[in-house]
Amino acid sequence: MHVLILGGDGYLGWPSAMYFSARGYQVTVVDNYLRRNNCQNLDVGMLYPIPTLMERAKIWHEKTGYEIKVVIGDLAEPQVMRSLFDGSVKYNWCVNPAFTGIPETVVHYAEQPSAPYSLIDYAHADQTIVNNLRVTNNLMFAVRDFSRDTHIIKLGTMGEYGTPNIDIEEGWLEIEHKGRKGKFLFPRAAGSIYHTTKVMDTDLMWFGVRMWDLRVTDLMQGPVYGIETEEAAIDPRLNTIFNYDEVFGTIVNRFIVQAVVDYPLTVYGKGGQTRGYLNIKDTLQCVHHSEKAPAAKGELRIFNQIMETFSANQLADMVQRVGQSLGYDVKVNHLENPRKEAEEHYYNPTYQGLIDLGVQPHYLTDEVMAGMFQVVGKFKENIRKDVIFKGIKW
Ligand code: USQ
Repeated sequence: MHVLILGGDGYLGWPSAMYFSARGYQVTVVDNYLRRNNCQNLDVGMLYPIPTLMERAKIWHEKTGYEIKVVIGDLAEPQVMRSLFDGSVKYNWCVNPAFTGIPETVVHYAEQPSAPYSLIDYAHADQTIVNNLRVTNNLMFAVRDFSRDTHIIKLGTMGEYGTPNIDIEEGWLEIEHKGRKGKFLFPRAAGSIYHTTKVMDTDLMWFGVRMWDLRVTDLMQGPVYGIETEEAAIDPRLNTIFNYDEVFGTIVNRFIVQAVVDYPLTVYGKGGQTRGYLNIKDTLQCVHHSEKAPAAKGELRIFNQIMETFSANQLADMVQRVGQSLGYDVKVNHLENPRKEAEEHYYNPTYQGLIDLGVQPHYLTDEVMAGMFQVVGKFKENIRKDVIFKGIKW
């Protein structure tokens, strides 16, 4: 089986590539370093430096004997996307230069993933919209034109739903209106330009499913935390990119870094903002289980990809408790919220579909958090306090 991973250099893309490769899949990764370049341009700092994608694939091959083929290219360019299906692709790193063939599965992570980034100003909003929508559209048409059986696994986000005052279903909602019933996409109310591109992606995919019988799984993922995966443990140079800055860092990763350098935890506003979270190890499991049981032809299958919910205050309390038990003096600060979001709200999402497929959750226990403290602590000297909070306003 051939899995094509779009956005293979990112926080989730690279660990996914190793995960599939270690399980005997043929894997091709594609990336244009958008994330790295954006990090560099904003000077966000990083916990540790990351080798290039080619170097990482080479290390992986030396350590395991497995090949991950690498393509450096911009998937927003239709010819780059189409070359991955028509066999004209040129690999930037591989062992065997022959075309692996049309992928049975494409995992689509190739998007600008940060909500604050998308709201820096017009130019950053524009880059987010153009990149995310063009890549999704290019993928949809490549699959339509070359391989309608290919299963698309698309990373969506729980943020597509917003924080409605009703229970959140897995993608679909049965509605009764004036005596008639129908099933519709669950109402969406995205909280950033980035999240809005994810809503539009879902609509594009839904169109492709209705028109051309494509097979699509849309994974509505919550904020991910964690560093370590089984495969990265083989060699520290295989560790995934880890951001802790305001733009690209997500809340749990950020709070742990803040605690390690005695920076008061940056809870935005009242801290009642509740989201569904998952360990990076579970992202890998969820994508793998979705691949093993693909969506049917003409099906847009939607799963809510979270394992448990926390408010920002609950996360801060936990980081403080675990940090203190490890000897850190952790303070909590409530900053004026730079975002426009509800700080006290109802939140009750369903997340059963992936569990039914066989995913076994890793929960955020004190031990798991202590493990993250340990890894982050090793890189304490690299942490830059000046990038932790800048206050990008919505
Ligand atoms: N928050 C704080 N303090 C911080 C950082 C965040 O209180 O220092 C709060 C935010 O206000 C927000 C919540 O924590 O209410 C989550 O923020 P986040 O920065 O961890 O995550 P978010 O911006 O929502 O985006 C992240 C990923 C994105 C993914 C999304 C899933 O960057 O790619 O799609 O999580 S979700 O949040 O479910 O939409």
